[in-house]
Amino acid sequence: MKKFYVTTAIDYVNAAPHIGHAYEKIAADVIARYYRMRGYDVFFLTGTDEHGSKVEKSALAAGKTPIAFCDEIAETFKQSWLNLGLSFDYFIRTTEERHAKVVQSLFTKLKEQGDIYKSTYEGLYCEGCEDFLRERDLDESGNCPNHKKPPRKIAEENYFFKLSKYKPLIKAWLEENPEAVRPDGRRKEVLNQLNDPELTDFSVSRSRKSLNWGIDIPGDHDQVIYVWMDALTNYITGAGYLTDDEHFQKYWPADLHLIGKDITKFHSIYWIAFLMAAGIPLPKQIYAHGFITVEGQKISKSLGNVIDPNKLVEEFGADAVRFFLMSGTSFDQDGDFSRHEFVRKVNAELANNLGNLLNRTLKLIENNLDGKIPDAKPEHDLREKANTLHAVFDSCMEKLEFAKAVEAIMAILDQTNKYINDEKPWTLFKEGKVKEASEVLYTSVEMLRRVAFQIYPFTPKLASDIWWQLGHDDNIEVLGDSDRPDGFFDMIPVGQKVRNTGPIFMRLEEAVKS
Ligand code: ME8
Ligand code: MG
Repeated sequence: MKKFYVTTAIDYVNAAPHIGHAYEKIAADVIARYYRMRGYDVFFLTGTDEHGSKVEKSALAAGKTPIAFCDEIAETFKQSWLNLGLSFDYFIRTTEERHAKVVQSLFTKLKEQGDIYKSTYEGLYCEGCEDFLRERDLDESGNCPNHKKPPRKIAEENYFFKLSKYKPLIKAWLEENPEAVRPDGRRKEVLNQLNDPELTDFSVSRSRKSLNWGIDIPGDHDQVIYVWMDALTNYITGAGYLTDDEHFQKYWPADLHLIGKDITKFHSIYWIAFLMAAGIPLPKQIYAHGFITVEGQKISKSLGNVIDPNKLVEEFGADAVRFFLMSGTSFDQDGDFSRHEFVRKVNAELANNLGNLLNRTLKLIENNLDGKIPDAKPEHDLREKANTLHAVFDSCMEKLEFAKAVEAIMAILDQTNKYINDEKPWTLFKEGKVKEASEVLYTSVEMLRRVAFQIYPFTPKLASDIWWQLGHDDNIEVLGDSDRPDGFFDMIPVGQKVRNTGPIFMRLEEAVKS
């Protein structure tokens, strides 16, 4: 069976999740569900990044021990993802014991072969980035351009990783594999960074004098392992490296590391270098998505515009949130969440375009055909168009062009709505043209069956409800069984009784309920 291993970035637990974090995790879930449906054996990993100075400070500020603090916030993340209907196979925490063992073994291996050596680090460190900065990276006020805070000057004896040795190899890898880092603009950005002579060996440890909350370096209790080396390694720990060889062999290398654009360097340079040094096969693709703003502004605690995804789910349901975030903007670009646009789009596309079509089709079948799927075939042209749009849909999904994939679904719905309006089955019934009316309705349910299948990765609950109203007794998810990977092209059984239990999707109200 074909496999697909998809990962997300693991979130820092210094604060609760916001919709920017949710955005990435939903995208990973859409991918996981899509590939499962196509008959792949999918492994979907997500989790939390729990070490480092940022987390240590937040715990201190909350008056908690780091681990008690992490336990609490990690649980909030996990619960939020369950509320959004995410079907992750494993939720990894970097404070897991088995993870420390993997990180330590990687560190030791690289040290023994001379890729990690001791030296003195003197320079600037931004805690927000958990990254070392150079003078020329700073803005006019001497601040980190991302976090608007001055970096800290540190002078420590640290362990360094010999990135210089791997730079040419990473460059060759990027040149030979044009799909390895996407979108292509990000790949070019990484190639430019690799050409920068100042990108060189970097520190992979911190002195315990400045940071206590991290993984111990074997044989040197004065140092902890740099949080990025720790965090990146989660992708192999989660797959079973050193603990479950069979699982690791089956799923590694990852097919897709899904990350935000701000952490491209860590994945496309540092992670690849560590893997090369360790002799572990490289991931097939790193995809860096854009950022979500809220009402046009960067999400930030100080602006007070942090949206809790759980609140949105409570108010509007997981499907609406998932659908809007995935279809609102192109995945490689930055996108915006505004309450007005959210309500408008979801109502127009899910409540009207999809919901009304299903509702009126089932009503007509119920009132005129005893609620049974008529003995007819779908109208030729519409079926051909749907087949063509399905090919477009698949190619968009493979390229992570979610908004375009949803557009293809909406195009099928638009055409079916137009077709019904033109053919007027209600008039045909009145004129006694049952055969003609039946063909129209059969065509409509067949298009809806196909749409249920395509929209499933985005709105799993809604898709199952459509499936059920169309009269199916099995779960829509079984379509993905490996013996039925082409379920899309099946037909709806004649005589099947539909279940017209009312609107499938309730219109959203923009005003906050008081
Ligand atoms: O960077 N829109 O964690 P993190 C879209 N622990 N994506 C966003 C976003 C926004 N407004 N804000 C954040 C880290 N993200 C590390 C990752 S991986 C081995 C370690 C994305 O909590 C961000 O780009 O700062 C990243 O992919 C993820 O959320 C976690 O961010
Ligand atoms: Mg961040």
